[in-house]
Amino acid sequence: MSNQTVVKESYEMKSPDFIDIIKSAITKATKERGQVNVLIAGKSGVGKSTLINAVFQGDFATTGPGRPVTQQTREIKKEGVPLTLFDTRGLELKEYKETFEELENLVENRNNDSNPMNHIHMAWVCIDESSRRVEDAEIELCKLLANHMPVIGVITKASSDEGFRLKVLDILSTVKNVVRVNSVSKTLDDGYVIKPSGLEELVELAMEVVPEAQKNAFAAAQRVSMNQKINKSHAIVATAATSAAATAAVPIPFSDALALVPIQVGMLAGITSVFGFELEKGFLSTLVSSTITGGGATLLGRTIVTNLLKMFPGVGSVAGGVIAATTASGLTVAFGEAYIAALAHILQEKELPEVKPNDIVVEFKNRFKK
Ligand SMILES: Nc1nc2c(ncn2[C@@H]2O[C@H](COP(=O)(O)OP(=O)(O)OP(=O)(O)O)[C@@H](O)[C@H]2O)c(=O)[nH]1
Ligand SMILES: [Mg+2]
Repeated sequence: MSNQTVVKESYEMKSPDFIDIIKSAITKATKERGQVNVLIAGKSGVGKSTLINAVFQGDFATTGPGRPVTQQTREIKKEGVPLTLFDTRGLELKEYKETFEELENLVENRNNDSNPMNHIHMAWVCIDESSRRVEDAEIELCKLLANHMPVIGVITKASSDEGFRLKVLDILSTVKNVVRVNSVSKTLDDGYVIKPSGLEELVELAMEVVPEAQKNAFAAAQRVSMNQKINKSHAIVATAATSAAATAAVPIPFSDALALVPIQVGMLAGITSVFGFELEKGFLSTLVSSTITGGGATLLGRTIVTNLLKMFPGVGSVAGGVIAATTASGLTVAFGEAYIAALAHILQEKELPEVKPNDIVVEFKNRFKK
Protein backbone atom coordinates (compact mmCIF):
# COMPACT_ATOMS: atom_id res chain seq x y z
CA MET A 1 0.00 0.00 0.00
CA SER A 2 2.68 2.48 1.00
CA ASN A 3 4.70 1.23 -1.92
CA GLN A 4 1.96 2.20 -4.28
CA THR A 5 1.89 5.73 -2.86
CA VAL A 6 5.58 6.11 -3.60
CA VAL A 7 5.15 4.97 -7.18
CA LYS A 8 2.21 7.30 -7.66
CA GLU A 9 4.13 10.30 -6.35
CA SER A 10 6.99 9.55 -8.64
CA TYR A 11 4.95 10.45 -11.69
CA GLU A 12 2.37 12.84 -10.41
CA MET A 13 3.61 16.35 -10.54
CA LYS A 14 1.67 19.42 -9.59
CA SER A 15 2.24 22.81 -11.11
CA PRO A 16 4.59 24.11 -8.39
CA ASP A 17 6.92 21.22 -9.25
CA PHE A 18 6.72 22.18 -12.86
CA ILE A 19 7.65 25.74 -11.94
CA ASP A 20 10.53 24.39 -9.85
CA ILE A 21 11.83 22.32 -12.73
CA ILE A 22 11.83 25.36 -14.98
CA LYS A 23 13.39 27.56 -12.32
CA SER A 24 16.21 25.17 -11.62
CA ALA A 25 16.77 24.60 -15.35
CA ILE A 26 17.11 28.36 -15.81
CA THR A 27 19.51 28.69 -12.89
CA LYS A 28 21.63 25.80 -14.09
CA ALA A 29 21.70 26.92 -17.73
CA THR A 30 22.58 30.48 -16.76
CA LYS A 31 25.37 29.23 -14.53
CA GLU A 32 26.73 26.87 -17.16
CA ARG A 33 26.65 29.51 -19.87
CA GLY A 34 28.55 31.87 -17.58
CA GLN A 35 29.94 35.12 -18.78
CA VAL A 36 32.77 36.36 -20.98
CA ASN A 37 34.81 39.53 -20.46
CA VAL A 38 36.56 41.08 -23.45
CA LEU A 39 38.92 44.05 -23.57
CA ILE A 40 38.98 46.09 -26.76
CA ALA A 41 41.77 48.61 -27.14
CA GLY A 42 42.95 50.99 -29.81
CA LYS A 43 43.43 54.63 -30.64
CA SER A 44 40.47 56.96 -30.64
CA GLY A 45 38.50 56.66 -33.88
CA VAL A 46 40.06 53.34 -34.90
CA GLY A 47 36.60 51.76 -35.02
CA LYS A 48 36.22 49.99 -31.65
CA SER A 49 32.60 50.95 -31.07
CA THR A 50 31.64 50.14 -34.65
CA LEU A 51 33.33 46.74 -34.37
CA ILE A 52 31.60 46.01 -31.07
CA ASN A 53 28.21 46.71 -32.58
CA ALA A 54 28.95 44.58 -35.62
CA VAL A 55 30.09 41.59 -33.58
CA PHE A 56 27.94 41.54 -30.46
CA GLN A 57 24.28 41.56 -29.64
CA GLY A 58 22.79 44.33 -27.61
CA ASP A 59 23.89 47.54 -29.28
CA PHE A 60 26.65 47.92 -26.70
CA ALA A 61 28.35 50.96 -28.10
CA THR A 62 25.22 53.08 -27.95
CA THR A 63 24.03 51.88 -24.55
CA GLY A 64 25.78 54.76 -22.82
CA PRO A 65 29.33 55.45 -21.86
CA GLY A 66 29.59 52.67 -19.30
CA ARG A 67 31.41 52.81 -15.99
CA PRO A 68 34.92 54.31 -15.96
CA VAL A 69 37.35 51.79 -14.40
CA THR A 70 40.51 53.75 -15.24
CA GLN A 71 40.98 57.19 -16.80
CA GLN A 72 40.85 55.65 -20.28
CA THR A 73 38.92 52.42 -19.82
CA ARG A 74 35.18 51.98 -19.49
CA GLU A 75 33.37 48.84 -18.48
CA ILE A 76 30.18 48.26 -20.44
CA LYS A 77 27.47 45.72 -19.68
CA LYS A 78 24.08 45.12 -21.18
CA GLU A 79 21.23 43.39 -19.38
CA GLY A 80 20.61 39.95 -20.80
CA VAL A 81 23.87 39.61 -22.77
CA PRO A 82 26.52 37.46 -21.01
CA LEU A 83 29.32 39.83 -21.95
CA THR A 84 31.29 42.61 -20.27
CA LEU A 85 33.34 44.85 -22.51
CA PHE A 86 36.33 46.92 -21.47
CA ASP A 87 36.70 49.74 -23.96
CA THR A 88 40.22 51.20 -23.75
CA ARG A 89 41.67 54.17 -25.57
CA GLY A 90 44.24 56.85 -24.81
CA LEU A 91 47.08 55.10 -26.64
CA GLU A 92 47.61 58.19 -28.72
CA LEU A 93 48.18 60.38 -25.68
CA LYS A 94 51.65 61.67 -24.84
CA GLU A 95 51.22 60.32 -21.32
CA TYR A 96 50.24 56.83 -22.49
CA LYS A 97 52.66 55.35 -19.94
CA GLU A 98 50.21 56.47 -17.27
CA THR A 99 47.36 54.86 -19.19
CA PHE A 100 49.40 51.65 -19.25
CA GLU A 101 50.08 51.63 -15.54
CA GLU A 102 46.42 51.99 -14.77
CA LEU A 103 45.54 49.33 -17.28
CA GLU A 104 48.14 46.96 -15.90
CA ASN A 105 46.70 47.38 -12.40
CA LEU A 106 43.22 46.73 -13.70
CA VAL A 107 44.23 43.61 -15.60
CA GLU A 108 46.30 42.24 -12.73
CA ASN A 109 43.53 42.82 -10.22
CA ARG A 110 40.91 41.23 -12.40
CA ASN A 111 42.97 38.26 -13.51
CA ASN A 112 44.27 37.42 -10.03
CA ASP A 113 40.69 37.11 -8.79
CA SER A 114 40.07 33.61 -7.47
CA ASN A 115 36.90 33.39 -9.57
CA PRO A 116 37.87 32.94 -13.25
CA MET A 117 34.47 34.33 -14.24
CA ASN A 118 35.78 37.78 -13.19
CA HIS A 119 38.94 37.59 -15.29
CA ILE A 120 39.31 39.48 -18.53
CA HIS A 121 39.35 36.51 -20.89
CA MET A 122 40.64 37.98 -24.13
CA ALA A 123 41.81 41.24 -25.70
CA TRP A 124 41.42 42.68 -29.17
CA VAL A 125 43.93 45.37 -30.05
CA CYS A 126 42.73 47.44 -33.01
CA ILE A 127 44.90 49.18 -35.59
CA ASP A 128 43.50 51.26 -38.45
CA GLU A 129 44.61 49.84 -41.80
CA SER A 130 44.96 53.26 -43.36
CA SER A 131 47.50 54.27 -40.71
CA ARG A 132 49.91 51.77 -42.32
CA ARG A 133 52.03 51.67 -39.20
CA VAL A 134 52.29 50.08 -35.78
CA GLU A 135 53.08 52.41 -32.89
CA ASP A 136 55.33 51.55 -29.97
CA ALA A 137 52.33 52.03 -27.71
CA GLU A 138 50.49 49.26 -29.57
CA ILE A 139 53.43 46.87 -29.34
CA GLU A 140 53.80 47.50 -25.62
CA LEU A 141 50.09 47.20 -25.06
CA CYS A 142 49.96 43.77 -26.70
CA LYS A 143 52.92 42.64 -24.64
CA LEU A 144 51.33 43.80 -21.41
CA LEU A 145 47.98 42.19 -22.17
CA ALA A 146 49.48 38.95 -23.51
CA ASN A 147 50.99 38.31 -20.06
CA HIS A 148 47.47 37.84 -18.76
CA MET A 149 45.21 36.73 -21.61
CA PRO A 150 45.09 35.76 -25.30
CA VAL A 151 45.40 38.81 -27.55
CA ILE A 152 44.11 39.18 -31.10
CA GLY A 153 45.38 41.89 -33.43
CA VAL A 154 42.52 43.48 -35.38
CA ILE A 155 43.20 45.60 -38.44
CA THR A 156 40.13 47.82 -38.77
CA LYS A 157 38.55 49.59 -41.76
CA ALA A 158 40.22 47.03 -43.99
CA SER A 159 39.99 47.78 -47.68
CA SER A 160 43.38 47.00 -49.19
CA ASP A 161 46.03 44.95 -47.44
CA GLU A 162 49.19 45.55 -49.46
CA GLY A 163 51.14 43.30 -47.12
CA PHE A 164 50.19 45.24 -44.00
CA ARG A 165 48.69 42.25 -42.16
CA LEU A 166 51.91 40.22 -42.34
CA LYS A 167 53.87 43.23 -41.22
CA VAL A 168 51.60 43.67 -38.21
CA LEU A 169 51.78 39.97 -37.42
CA ASP A 170 55.55 40.20 -37.49
CA ILE A 171 55.76 43.30 -35.31
CA LEU A 172 53.12 42.24 -32.79
CA SER A 173 54.84 38.99 -31.89
CA THR A 174 52.76 38.40 -28.76
CA VAL A 175 49.35 38.17 -30.46
CA LYS A 176 47.65 34.89 -31.37
CA ASN A 177 46.92 36.11 -34.87
CA VAL A 178 45.96 39.21 -36.84
CA VAL A 179 42.59 39.55 -38.58
CA ARG A 180 41.53 42.24 -41.06
CA VAL A 181 37.98 43.44 -40.62
CA ASN A 182 35.67 45.95 -42.16
CA SER A 183 32.73 46.47 -39.82
CA VAL A 184 30.39 48.52 -42.01
CA SER A 185 29.86 48.87 -45.72
CA LYS A 186 31.42 51.90 -47.27
CA THR A 187 30.73 53.44 -50.67
CA LEU A 188 33.76 54.90 -52.40
CA ASP A 189 33.62 58.05 -54.56
CA ASP A 190 33.40 56.01 -57.76
CA GLY A 191 30.39 54.14 -56.38
CA TYR A 192 32.28 50.97 -55.48
CA VAL A 193 30.99 49.42 -52.26
CA ILE A 194 33.34 47.83 -49.75
CA LYS A 195 31.26 45.27 -47.87
CA PRO A 196 31.73 44.24 -44.25
CA SER A 197 34.33 41.47 -44.07
CA GLY A 198 36.50 39.49 -41.70
CA LEU A 199 33.93 39.44 -38.90
CA GLU A 200 33.36 35.67 -39.14
CA GLU A 201 37.07 35.09 -39.13
CA LEU A 202 37.52 37.25 -36.05
CA VAL A 203 34.72 35.51 -34.21
CA GLU A 204 36.11 32.07 -35.11
CA LEU A 205 39.57 32.97 -33.88
CA ALA A 206 38.09 34.44 -30.70
CA MET A 207 36.17 31.23 -30.07
CA GLU A 208 39.41 29.28 -30.45
CA VAL A 209 41.43 31.34 -28.00
CA VAL A 210 38.86 32.13 -25.32
CA PRO A 211 38.96 29.80 -22.26
CA GLU A 212 36.77 26.70 -22.45
CA ALA A 213 34.41 27.91 -19.71
CA GLN A 214 33.66 31.09 -21.68
CA LYS A 215 32.89 29.51 -25.05
CA ASN A 216 29.14 29.15 -24.53
CA ALA A 217 28.84 32.73 -23.32
CA PHE A 218 30.81 33.94 -26.32
CA ALA A 219 28.60 31.95 -28.71
CA ALA A 220 25.55 33.52 -27.11
CA ALA A 221 26.87 37.09 -27.08
CA GLN A 222 28.12 37.24 -30.66
CA ARG A 223 25.74 37.80 -33.56
CA VAL A 224 28.02 36.98 -36.49
CA SER A 225 28.14 33.20 -36.55
CA MET A 226 25.06 30.98 -36.43
CA ASN A 227 27.40 27.98 -36.57
CA GLN A 228 28.89 28.77 -33.19
CA LYS A 229 25.46 28.78 -31.60
CA ILE A 230 24.56 25.54 -33.37
CA ASN A 231 27.83 23.79 -32.51
CA LYS A 232 27.65 24.67 -28.83
CA SER A 233 24.02 23.53 -28.79
CA HIS A 234 24.97 20.17 -30.29
CA ALA A 235 27.28 19.65 -27.33
CA ILE A 236 24.42 20.40 -24.93
CA VAL A 237 22.22 17.86 -26.72
CA ALA A 238 24.95 15.21 -26.55
CA THR A 239 25.33 15.70 -22.80
CA ALA A 240 21.57 15.53 -22.26
CA ALA A 241 21.32 12.37 -24.38
CA THR A 242 23.98 10.72 -22.24
CA SER A 243 22.09 11.63 -19.04
CA ALA A 244 18.84 10.37 -20.52
CA ALA A 245 20.45 7.05 -21.48
CA ALA A 246 21.91 6.72 -17.99
CA THR A 247 18.52 7.43 -16.42
CA ALA A 248 16.98 4.66 -18.50
CA ALA A 249 19.97 2.30 -18.20
CA VAL A 250 17.56 -0.05 -16.51
CA PRO A 251 14.49 0.33 -18.73
CA ILE A 252 12.00 2.55 -16.95
CA PRO A 253 8.24 2.12 -17.00
CA PHE A 254 6.38 4.56 -19.12
CA SER A 255 4.77 6.07 -16.04
CA ASP A 256 8.12 6.77 -14.39
CA ALA A 257 9.50 8.58 -17.39
CA LEU A 258 8.99 11.81 -15.53
CA ALA A 259 12.62 11.39 -14.55
CA LEU A 260 13.46 12.35 -18.11
CA VAL A 261 11.59 15.64 -17.99
CA PRO A 262 14.17 17.70 -16.07
CA ILE A 263 16.80 16.48 -18.54
CA GLN A 264 14.73 17.61 -21.51
CA VAL A 265 13.85 20.92 -19.91
CA GLY A 266 17.47 21.49 -18.90
CA MET A 267 18.56 20.83 -22.46
CA LEU A 268 16.02 23.28 -23.87
CA ALA A 269 17.19 25.88 -21.34
CA GLY A 270 20.83 25.36 -22.31
CA ILE A 271 20.15 25.67 -26.04
CA THR A 272 17.89 28.70 -25.58
CA SER A 273 20.60 30.46 -23.63
CA VAL A 274 23.46 29.56 -26.00
CA PHE A 275 21.42 31.05 -28.81
CA GLY A 276 21.38 34.26 -26.79
CA PHE A 277 17.77 34.43 -25.63
CA GLU A 278 17.01 35.70 -22.16
CA LEU A 279 15.65 32.76 -20.22
CA GLU A 280 14.00 35.02 -17.65
CA LYS A 281 11.81 36.53 -20.32
CA GLY A 282 9.47 33.55 -20.51
CA PHE A 283 11.15 31.78 -23.41
CA LEU A 284 11.45 28.54 -21.51
CA SER A 285 8.15 28.45 -19.61
CA THR A 286 6.09 29.26 -22.70
CA LEU A 287 7.87 26.57 -24.64
CA VAL A 288 7.67 23.90 -21.99
CA SER A 289 4.06 24.51 -21.07
CA SER A 290 2.86 24.39 -24.63
CA THR A 291 4.98 21.56 -26.00
CA ILE A 292 5.85 19.18 -23.23
CA THR A 293 2.94 19.41 -20.84
CA GLY A 294 0.08 20.33 -23.10
CA GLY A 295 -0.78 23.18 -20.78
CA GLY A 296 -2.33 21.17 -17.93
CA ALA A 297 -2.08 22.51 -14.40
CA THR A 298 -1.57 19.14 -12.80
CA LEU A 299 0.93 17.22 -14.75
CA LEU A 300 1.16 13.52 -14.97
CA GLY A 301 4.42 11.98 -15.97
CA ARG A 302 2.52 9.80 -18.37
CA THR A 303 0.96 12.78 -20.10
CA ILE A 304 4.28 14.50 -20.48
CA VAL A 305 6.04 11.51 -21.89
CA THR A 306 3.12 10.59 -24.12
CA ASN A 307 3.17 14.12 -25.49
CA LEU A 308 6.87 13.87 -26.10
CA LEU A 309 6.64 10.49 -27.74
CA LYS A 310 3.68 11.51 -29.87
CA MET A 311 5.90 14.09 -31.46
CA PHE A 312 8.19 11.35 -32.72
CA PRO A 313 6.19 8.57 -34.34
CA GLY A 314 9.37 6.56 -34.87
CA VAL A 315 10.54 6.72 -31.29
CA GLY A 316 7.04 6.31 -29.96
CA SER A 317 6.75 2.57 -30.55
CA VAL A 318 7.64 1.71 -27.02
CA ALA A 319 7.76 -2.02 -26.53
CA GLY A 320 6.19 -3.45 -23.40
CA GLY A 321 5.44 -0.07 -21.86
CA VAL A 322 9.05 0.62 -20.96
CA ILE A 323 11.55 3.14 -22.16
CA ALA A 324 15.02 1.76 -22.76
CA ALA A 325 18.27 3.69 -22.82
CA THR A 326 18.37 3.93 -26.61
CA THR A 327 14.82 5.27 -26.77
CA ALA A 328 15.54 7.82 -24.05
CA SER A 329 18.66 9.10 -25.75
CA GLY A 330 17.11 8.96 -29.24
CA LEU A 331 14.16 10.97 -28.03
CA THR A 332 16.43 13.53 -26.42
CA VAL A 333 18.56 13.94 -29.54
CA ALA A 334 15.54 14.24 -31.84
CA PHE A 335 13.93 16.76 -29.52
CA GLY A 336 17.12 18.81 -29.13
CA GLU A 337 18.01 18.82 -32.82
CA ALA A 338 14.49 19.89 -33.78
CA TYR A 339 14.74 22.73 -31.32
CA ILE A 340 18.14 23.84 -32.65
CA ALA A 341 16.78 23.80 -36.21
CA ALA A 342 13.76 25.85 -35.12
CA LEU A 343 15.88 28.53 -33.43
CA ALA A 344 18.33 28.71 -36.33
CA HIS A 345 15.44 29.12 -38.74
CA ILE A 346 13.85 31.90 -36.69
CA LEU A 347 17.13 33.81 -36.44
CA GLN A 348 17.51 33.70 -40.20
CA GLU A 349 14.26 35.60 -40.50
CA LYS A 350 14.34 37.90 -37.48
CA GLU A 351 16.84 39.78 -35.36
CA LEU A 352 17.12 38.27 -31.91
CA PRO A 353 15.56 41.14 -29.93
CA GLU A 354 12.42 40.93 -32.09
CA VAL A 355 11.78 37.25 -31.42
CA LYS A 356 8.85 36.54 -29.06
CA PRO A 357 8.46 33.36 -27.00
CA ASN A 358 5.47 32.38 -29.08
CA ASP A 359 7.44 32.55 -32.35
CA ILE A 360 9.61 29.77 -31.00
CA VAL A 361 6.65 27.64 -29.95
CA VAL A 362 5.03 27.99 -33.38
CA GLU A 363 8.22 27.17 -35.27
CA PHE A 364 9.07 24.26 -32.99
CA LYS A 365 5.61 22.71 -33.25
CA ASN A 366 5.61 23.14 -37.02
CA ARG A 367 8.56 20.81 -37.20
CA PHE A 368 6.44 17.99 -35.86
CA LYS A 369 3.34 18.52 -37.97
CA LYS A 370 3.95 16.19 -40.81
N1 LIG B 1 34.60 52.08 -43.56
C1 LIG B 1 34.68 51.81 -42.25
N2 LIG B 1 34.49 52.79 -41.36
C2 LIG B 1 34.58 52.49 -40.05
C3 LIG B 1 34.85 51.16 -39.61
N3 LIG B 1 34.89 51.17 -38.27
C4 LIG B 1 34.63 52.42 -37.88
N4 LIG B 1 34.45 53.23 -38.93
C5 LIG B 1 34.18 54.69 -38.90
O1 LIG B 1 35.21 55.31 -38.14
C6 LIG B 1 34.68 56.30 -37.25
C7 LIG B 1 35.10 56.02 -35.81
O2 LIG B 1 34.55 54.79 -35.40
P1 LIG B 1 34.28 54.42 -33.88
O3 LIG B 1 33.73 53.04 -33.88
O4 LIG B 1 33.47 55.45 -33.20
O5 LIG B 1 35.73 54.45 -33.29
P2 LIG B 1 36.17 54.22 -31.75
O6 LIG B 1 37.44 53.47 -31.80
O7 LIG B 1 35.07 53.65 -30.97
O8 LIG B 1 36.47 55.70 -31.28
P3 LIG B 1 36.56 56.24 -29.76
O9 LIG B 1 35.33 55.73 -29.03
O10 LIG B 1 36.57 57.71 -29.91
O11 LIG B 1 37.82 55.74 -29.19
C8 LIG B 1 33.18 56.29 -37.49
O12 LIG B 1 32.87 57.30 -38.40
C9 LIG B 1 32.91 54.95 -38.11
O13 LIG B 1 31.80 54.96 -38.95
C10 LIG B 1 35.04 50.15 -40.62
O14 LIG B 1 35.29 48.98 -40.33
N5 LIG B 1 34.94 50.53 -41.90
MG1 LIG C 1 34.09 54.23 -29.19
